[in-house]
Amino acid sequence: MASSLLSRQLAVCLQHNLRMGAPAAGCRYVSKTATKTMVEFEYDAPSMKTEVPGPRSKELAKQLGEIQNVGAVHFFCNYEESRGNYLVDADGNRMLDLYTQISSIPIGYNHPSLMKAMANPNNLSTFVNRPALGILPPENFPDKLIESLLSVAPTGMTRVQTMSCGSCSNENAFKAMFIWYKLKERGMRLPSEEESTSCMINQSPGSPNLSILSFMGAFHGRTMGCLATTHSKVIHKLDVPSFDWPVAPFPRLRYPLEEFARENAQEEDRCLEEVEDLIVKWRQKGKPVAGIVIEPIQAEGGDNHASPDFFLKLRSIARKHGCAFHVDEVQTGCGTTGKFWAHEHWGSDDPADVVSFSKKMLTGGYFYRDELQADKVELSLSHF
Ligand code: PSZ
Repeated sequence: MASSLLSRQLAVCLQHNLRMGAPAAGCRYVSKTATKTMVEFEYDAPSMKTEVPGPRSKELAKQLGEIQNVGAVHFFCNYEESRGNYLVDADGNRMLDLYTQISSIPIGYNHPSLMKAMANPNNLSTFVNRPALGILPPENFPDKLIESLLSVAPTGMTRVQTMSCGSCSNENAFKAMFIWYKLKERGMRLPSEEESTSCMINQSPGSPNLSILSFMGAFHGRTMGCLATTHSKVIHKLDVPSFDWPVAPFPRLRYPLEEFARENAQEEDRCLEEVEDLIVKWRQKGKPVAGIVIEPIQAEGGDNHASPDFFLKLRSIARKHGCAFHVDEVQTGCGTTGKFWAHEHWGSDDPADVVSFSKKMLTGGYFYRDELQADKVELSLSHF
């Protein structure tokens, strides 16, 4: 049904375009500056045919339930027929999508420019050949990074490490912060024999008792390290062993902000004091905080905001105690808040040591400052 509607609409657009040299209503060009070829059309309203989930979605849920856990499946989608802000489901229902795959769709479904980029033969070779980028990067890799990711690098960050998903970006950023912390302590000294043997059986001193401080309500991913910094829902964490890492309260602001300026400032101060207390306590416990991780807006945890002043003070606390400051922009990055990165609203020229991204960036990774380069050159040279 929907597909015949689509092809009819497309045919109308094309005919109109041929006759008039301009798009019909509901049609659009790739962009105002792009070559004027009609490539797509848009839906302009929702269209519901069944209840949701409809019979086809229910049937598919049963089928998939034989293969994997379907507890979280809402309904099945027809991505080929989804366009722009409209998501079409397996029963032909067309819905205005305000959810965008948990904020992972940057410019709508099947955007012609993205379709074109994905179909570009120069890009196809990367998908087909799945290079082990760390050891055998393609010839054009430095240029590609400079013209794409580094062109939007946060202030003060000249380096980027690519990853796939948000969790693996954060997970590896945590490792970079731990390694940075130990390199600061160890200086140029090579790891001792004891460090080298103990790390192989997960024992200290080679596997040091370091920690990452995170915030109540945070979501940083579901892998083991990230999960230890995720505190949004019990279901994510229950029954999974975790690290004894400090968890600070995230400010609970009252609205409207103008009416509660004093209370909110006090609330933010309370949280910052708690952060410092925790850093001191965990140092005393022998598990020093190597890094602090925070979202500029807690997303999965319930759209919780804090003021730029809070984040700037937190950044200075991190610096004062020798902890790296990691801003997780997996959900807030890539334009969602009106700036490319949400932390740009803080107005700082030194906002963070690490900024991780994924979702709407359609890839993953983290930007970082030079000092965080986790090179173990000495190790590889001495064949450890
Ligand atoms: O249920 C889930 O697995 C969810 S609910 C929300 C997310 C995942 N968000 C992903 C996310 C994020 O919002 C932030 C701020 N940091 C890290 C992640 C993890 O990204 P992925 O899911 O790509 O590993």
